[in-house]
Amino acid sequence: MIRTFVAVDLPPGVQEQLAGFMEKLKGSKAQVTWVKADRIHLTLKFLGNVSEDLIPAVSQALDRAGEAMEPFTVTAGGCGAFPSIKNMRVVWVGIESGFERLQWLQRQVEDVLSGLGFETEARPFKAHLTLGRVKGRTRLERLQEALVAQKGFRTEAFDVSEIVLYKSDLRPEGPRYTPLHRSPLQG
Ligand code: 2AM
Repeated sequence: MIRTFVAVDLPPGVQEQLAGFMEKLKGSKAQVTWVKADRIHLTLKFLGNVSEDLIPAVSQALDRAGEAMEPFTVTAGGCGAFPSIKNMRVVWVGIESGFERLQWLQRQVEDVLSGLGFETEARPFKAHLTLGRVKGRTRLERLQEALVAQKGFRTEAFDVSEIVLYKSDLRPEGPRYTPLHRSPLQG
């Protein structure tokens, strides 16, 4: 079985901007496992464990999703926490512009994968970039304040021109993501 998910990659320049943003949040000294900047991505669908035999069919299905849509531009921005700023477990940056198209792309991905028997996500799509996961309950006030103060943060605009099927290996030092297949947007 291969643990997989479908994501949109970010250009290195955007990841650097996010790294700079995370540095500001790290000053709050909260107990957070921060995501390494070059691993920050936008997840469209988490598939979980998939049999290796199914990977070619999943890849072909994602190609069809890519063929349904032309490339578009997204700006990431705004920030917050899931499930809420008071009860922080995941620190995220949101989507400032291009959300509707991302949502449309996410629906294409759901559609083609449901044809292969994958369960459709029932929860509404909350496009986000996970920056960190809160480890402890202590000393979160300064991080909460920093998130509120940094609400106006935004990245440069970037092009979404492909979706990527990733393999995720969970390791003690952090997950390793390996691209298995890239599907261009070419609608
Ligand atoms: P996240 O960014 O909100 O944490 C790889 O784990 C990617 O799949 C992450 O981006 C993660 O989203 C996403 N994902 C969605 N559901 C997940 C789940 N149940 N377990 C692990 N990762 C999940």
